[in-house]
Amino acid sequence: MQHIECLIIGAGFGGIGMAIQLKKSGKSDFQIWEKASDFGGCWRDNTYPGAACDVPSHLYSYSFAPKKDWQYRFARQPEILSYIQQCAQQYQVISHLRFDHGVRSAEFDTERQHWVIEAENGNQITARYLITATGQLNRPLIPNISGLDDFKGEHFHSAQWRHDIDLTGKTVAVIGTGASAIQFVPEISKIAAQVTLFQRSAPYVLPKPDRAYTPWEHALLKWVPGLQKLSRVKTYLQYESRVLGFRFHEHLMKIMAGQWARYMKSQIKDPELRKALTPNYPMGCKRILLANNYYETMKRNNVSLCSDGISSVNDSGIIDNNGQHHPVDVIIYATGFKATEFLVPMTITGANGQSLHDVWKNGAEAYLGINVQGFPNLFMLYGPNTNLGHNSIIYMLESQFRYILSAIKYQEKGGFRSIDVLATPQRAFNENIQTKIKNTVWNQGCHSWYITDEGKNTVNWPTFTFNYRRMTSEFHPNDYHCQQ
Ligand code: N01
Repeated sequence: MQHIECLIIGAGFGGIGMAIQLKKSGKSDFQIWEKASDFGGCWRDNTYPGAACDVPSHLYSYSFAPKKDWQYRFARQPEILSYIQQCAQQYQVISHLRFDHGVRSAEFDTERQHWVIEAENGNQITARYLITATGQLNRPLIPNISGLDDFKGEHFHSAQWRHDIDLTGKTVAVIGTGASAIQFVPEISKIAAQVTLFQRSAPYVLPKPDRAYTPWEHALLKWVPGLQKLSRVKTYLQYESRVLGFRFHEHLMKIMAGQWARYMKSQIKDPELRKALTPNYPMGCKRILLANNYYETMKRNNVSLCSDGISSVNDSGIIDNNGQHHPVDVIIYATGFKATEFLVPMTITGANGQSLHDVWKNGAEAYLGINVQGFPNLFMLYGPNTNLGHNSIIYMLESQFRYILSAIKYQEKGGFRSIDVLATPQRAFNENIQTKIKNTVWNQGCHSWYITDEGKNTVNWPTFTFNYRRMTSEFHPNDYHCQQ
């Protein structure tokens, strides 16, 4: 069986960025196993009309690979995907990619102190370091609604958009009103005969300060040294200040809620529609959304909102909780992802034969969101409690790249065969996270994808991202058992 130094699982922003950092540190004995036949992660999968980022481009990109000619302040999906592709090419990581290599299992061999990894296609490999970069939003959630299988029309999830189905002149039902729906509903309503939006909870939608960059701005960014960095820092600080709202929501979130109420009032004059579009939970409890055309779209003659709840689906449409039948040609699930199920469907077996999913039966947790006790030399990117409600995930990923590289260098320098985080620091770290989360707006009684069925927030980082950067600035050997 082939042996390599490092195997990365997943070729999205995390996996490609980690690979670039390995290359830059002089390492080349690594592979990236990717389940699909192309790379790009969620930016490869989410191709629905209107797909775009809600974090400004200069911040939602690698700091080590600045792009000075972003077309828009908030990049659209095709440009982000092509940016990831360009970075992979520029830093020569393409030859390290192995497509159609979804990982079935990874098992730690205690005697040899390495990981044995098997792909769904039967290929096997051993690696000293295993780095998972599978993201948190990669497994579409199809709602469990009675009669769904009886529906005779077309139906698909927003992250598996069926471009072969022409929605022109069709009657379309959209289930869900999260970040994805608010981006594609304005687009499909331009061509569909009728769109009915089935809303379970109304989102808070604020205007998106988006626009195209002018040729002048591109020239300035290109020729003025440090300008791109300055723009990045300015945006970072602007976004980072939102943490104050999440942590001390009662006062600061009220200010934002006032801003939202004024925006809503200016957009929707009909009191009935306004009432239906008004959320019934505190602002920030679910992700705050940005769009300039969502409320506008809700006023269209061919768009209607059903907030009565779904009772069932039959062969020709959706029946709401009032018993009304909505006949439709197509159902689109904008119902999000199974975000709290980390590293599913892989089987990961640690040093004592224990399964990672058994260890996580009460909710996933890790030290710094990166290491789990009993799983030596397993490193996670975008692991438990490292998602953000307010800032660019690329910033968190870059902190993780640095920490993982520092852990690898520490082992090389000290002649260690593996490192395994100790139970006590892992527990202390997670108790501290959960204590902080208790006081956030995410814990104010709404249901969101941040929280497990048992009520534990295993997804979000509850404080400033610069705190995370500081904590991960270098490897903490005292918190680990280092195996000679
Ligand atoms: O998914 P969501 P998403 N019956 O989970 C509803 C990122 N993202 O794909 O709120 C009826 O937000 C559910 O209702 P409720 C971003 O981080 C980023 O839109 O649970 N409805 C909700 O309205 C985002 O947060 C960008 O009551 C059901 C919706 O479906 C994350 O991806 C763009 C239901 C799901 O909303 C997920 O966004 C797009 C059911 N059985 C996405 N089940 C950027 O701009 C669920 N719902 C970077």
